[in-house]
Amino acid sequence: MWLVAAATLGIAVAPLPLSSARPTERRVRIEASMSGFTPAAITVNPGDRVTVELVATDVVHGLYLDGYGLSVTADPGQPATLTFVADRPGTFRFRCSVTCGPLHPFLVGKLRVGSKGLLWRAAAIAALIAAAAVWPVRR
Ligand SMILES: [Cu+2]
Repeated sequence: MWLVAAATLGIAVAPLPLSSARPTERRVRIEASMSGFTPAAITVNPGDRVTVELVATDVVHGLYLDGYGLSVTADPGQPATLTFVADRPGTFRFRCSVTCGPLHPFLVGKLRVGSKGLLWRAAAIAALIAAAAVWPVRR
């Protein structure tokens, strides 16, 4: 049991790889059409400076980002950009802000601001706890 506890502690305090800890410049191209956003899910690291390039492929579309309260509108053939610093961790929805057709309410996507390092840690700790739970049964 002490071994599991020690391993859990080790995972929790292990330093993060530099690549996931250092904020970078991110440019993401999102294509909006009446059938949805492509890609519909983007992940950035906290602190990243993110530039979203919104490309409307059929009619005018907008992108409103929940949580950050930012929006951008793009005309067909005229990409528009939105730059912000991802300083709020969490998962936020973005949705079309221009009524573009019958599928407009379904034009939604997801922005995840979180480090992959933390996710890995959480998974490793969960696996250890699960292993600890079955340990006495095996002996
Ligand atoms: Cu729309």
